[in-house]
Amino acid sequence: MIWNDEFETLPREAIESLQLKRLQQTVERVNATVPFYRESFRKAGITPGDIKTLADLQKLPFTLKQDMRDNYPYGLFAVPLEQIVRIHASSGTTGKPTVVGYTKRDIDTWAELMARSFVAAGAHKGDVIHNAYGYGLFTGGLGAHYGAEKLGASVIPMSGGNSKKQLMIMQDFGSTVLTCTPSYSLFLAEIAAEEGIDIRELKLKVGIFGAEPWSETMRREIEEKLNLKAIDIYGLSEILGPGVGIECIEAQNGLHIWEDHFIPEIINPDTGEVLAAGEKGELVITTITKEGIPLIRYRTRDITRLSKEPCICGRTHARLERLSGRSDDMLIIRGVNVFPSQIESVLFNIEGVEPHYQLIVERDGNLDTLEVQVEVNEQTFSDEIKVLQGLSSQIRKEIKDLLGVTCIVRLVEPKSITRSEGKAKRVIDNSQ
Ligand code: DLL
Repeated sequence: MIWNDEFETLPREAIESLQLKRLQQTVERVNATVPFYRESFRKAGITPGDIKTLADLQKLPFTLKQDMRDNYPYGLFAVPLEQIVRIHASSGTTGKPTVVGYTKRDIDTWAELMARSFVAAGAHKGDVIHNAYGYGLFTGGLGAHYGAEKLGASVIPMSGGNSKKQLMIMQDFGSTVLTCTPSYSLFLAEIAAEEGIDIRELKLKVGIFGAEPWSETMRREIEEKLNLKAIDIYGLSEILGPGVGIECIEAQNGLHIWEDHFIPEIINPDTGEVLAAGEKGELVITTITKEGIPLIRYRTRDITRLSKEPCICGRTHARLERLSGRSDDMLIIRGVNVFPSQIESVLFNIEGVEPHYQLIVERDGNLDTLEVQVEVNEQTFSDEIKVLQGLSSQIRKEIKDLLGVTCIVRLVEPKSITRSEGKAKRVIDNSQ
């Protein structure tokens, strides 16, 4: 099923001519209304009239998260505040949050893209959508909510937390679709087991999980534990919120990015050079329909690759490969680059290990050391020391063989790693 047949299956040439038209309008508009862009185009020696083809996008300067911080809170808005009907902000661990504003039309666009995303994930009118993304400044809750209403489904605005109640509601209200972070879905499965609820017997058929990196092995774990199809959804508040891209249930292979609203590019994060199709690098997104805060060539810091190969679902929009993580979260351990999600995929393939882990980076003299803390199941935990030692050397060896990183493995008691109701904290970096 496709929500918006007209736009989701446009032939590539039609997508590109629409993109060019919308890009030209966006560049004109930000040049006229946002002093930051006027100045950055001037410095780059570019005028809106120079954008004659899609390739000319590469002439435009990037926009960085720092530019949003420097223009805090409303400096990058392209419309007067009277036209802004909603404000969200991304958490960020340090300093001020990044602030985004939506006009009435932006909210409608967002709902449309989330409705498309729900349908791509296999949801439809008549579904009971249990929305456990947080409501608030975070875009997850309200973004999914408006999309679910637009779809015509029955949405339960749970927000995060209060896990026992979540389970009771899912059971009693017959929830068929679960939306939350992948890590929270596993936490819910764990609480269900403690409460004697067989979560596999609930009516859930699809889970729409995103807002944090997760691996293919974690997907299998979730699908098995919750007895549903787990679909990957991507988004970021700067660009929209959830619904920038989503996997289709037919292929579960790459996230369709809605190209009639966004132009994706992949760049080499070190040089800024645009990479050829299929190469892995940093995702850069230009918004071409947003009114409140249009962004030109926004550097997401997210690492992925882009494919324009046709998809079996019939949608023609390009696909992003499952995101490996943010370049900021990439660990460099004694010269080896590694993403937490790569370590995750090793861990979750090992018998006796639970899907809860944390990575601790310490500095030892001039060298960084990595400790992998991972929970083992009750049965393994009560095994003899020898068994546990064998398990930790197996993990150490597999991480070394597959990723080339030497680490210290610490097996910890079941349920000793802090659970998260939103984005999981996977890395504790004490090396700075
Ligand atoms: O996390 C929006 C969202 C809400 C997406 C609900 C999906 C579902 P921010 O808080 O601004 O917005 O965080 C955005 O989260 O740049 C990625 O690094 C990461 N991220 C989001 N989705 C995925 C995903 C929301 N599916 C940042 N896989 C992004 C990997 C993801 N990372």
